[in-house]
Amino acid sequence: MRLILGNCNYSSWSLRAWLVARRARVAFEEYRIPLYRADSGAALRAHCPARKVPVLEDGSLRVWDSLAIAEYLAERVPGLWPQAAPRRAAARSLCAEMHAGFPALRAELPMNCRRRPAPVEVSAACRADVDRVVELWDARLRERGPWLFGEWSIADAFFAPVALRLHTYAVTVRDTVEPYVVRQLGDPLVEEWRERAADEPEIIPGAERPAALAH
Ligand SMILES: N[C@@H](CCC(=O)N[C@@H](CS)C(=O)NCC(=O)O)C(=O)O
Repeated sequence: MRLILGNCNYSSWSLRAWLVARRARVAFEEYRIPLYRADSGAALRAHCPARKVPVLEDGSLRVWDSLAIAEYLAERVPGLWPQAAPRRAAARSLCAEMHAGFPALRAELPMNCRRRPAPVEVSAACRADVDRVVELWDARLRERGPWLFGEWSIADAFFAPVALRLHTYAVTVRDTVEPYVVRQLGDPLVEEWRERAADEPEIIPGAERPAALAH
């Protein structure tokens, strides 16, 4: 298999697919397309049916979109979704909500792994998105931890970039979910991704947000 990824520093959808693939312990190569450069469009057209990363190639098959990749791997490797059907349905609901939602959070708090943590100004819509994420996490973690569904699952891959964003932008969250953010940041695979992000030379100006002025 080959996984086509964007920049480790900025590409949150790439991180999700990569985490699932690594947790699945399937053998795969990586092909990296640095995004938002003069040559990115040609590379995306050549490798990515939707002109977006990530894409998983398995022989002649191409699976595009992080959620489709997660499902493809979960069909091959047991244990990536919770075992019990009601919990699996809940995990899928969380992933679908992440995949389709939180537009203000995604726009205003872009993933930027190597940014020195500091707050930024955010809109009320962004705050509402963060509150909803925290509400989701809190409900799950009250039922069972330390991951959202007890054991690590695809749902945790989908929320790993959100935990990174909360850290990057020094967003304080309620005590019940703080340990989950710490757990995500301490995950060896997330650490590996962040180390790779730190070594990348590219800068995407649109994803670099200046720190808010102290009042
Ligand atoms: N729904 C897609 C979203 C993929 C996506 O937006 N990828 C971004 C990088 S994180 C991308 O390829 N952007 C390049 C571009 O828009 O030119 C998924 O879940 O895989």
